[in-house]
Amino acid sequence: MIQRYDQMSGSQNGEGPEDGDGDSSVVVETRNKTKRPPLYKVLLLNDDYTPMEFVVHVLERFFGMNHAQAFEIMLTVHKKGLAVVGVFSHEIAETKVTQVMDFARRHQHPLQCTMEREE
Ligand code: TYC
Repeated sequence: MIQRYDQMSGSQNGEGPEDGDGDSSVVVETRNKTKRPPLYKVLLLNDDYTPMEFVVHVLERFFGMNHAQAFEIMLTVHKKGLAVVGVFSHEIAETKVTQVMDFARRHQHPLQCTMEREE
């Protein structure tokens, strides 16, 4: 983007001579920074009570995984304590967390799902 900054004349700002007609201007090339919106990781947490098949079902239903992918991620959570199950915009991540938490509560399982901003 081309930006034009008006300046006071040299006699007014004490920076030496200018063209004598009072004001001057400087043209500066600046970069138009378009920042992309931050992304959010959705995390599934392990617990001792939620059945493995229920977690697999959650991953298929809300995260579009096939059975093999869902089973693998479920086992990662089971062994490591947590796993990233998807990366989304803030709004979509919030929706996924709400859907999983509501579904788990309706089935009386203590499954926890959270989101975290990506660096
Ligand atoms: N640890 C649970 C069990 O042994 C299974 C489990 C996996 C629970 C993943 C939660 O996010 C989870 N039944």
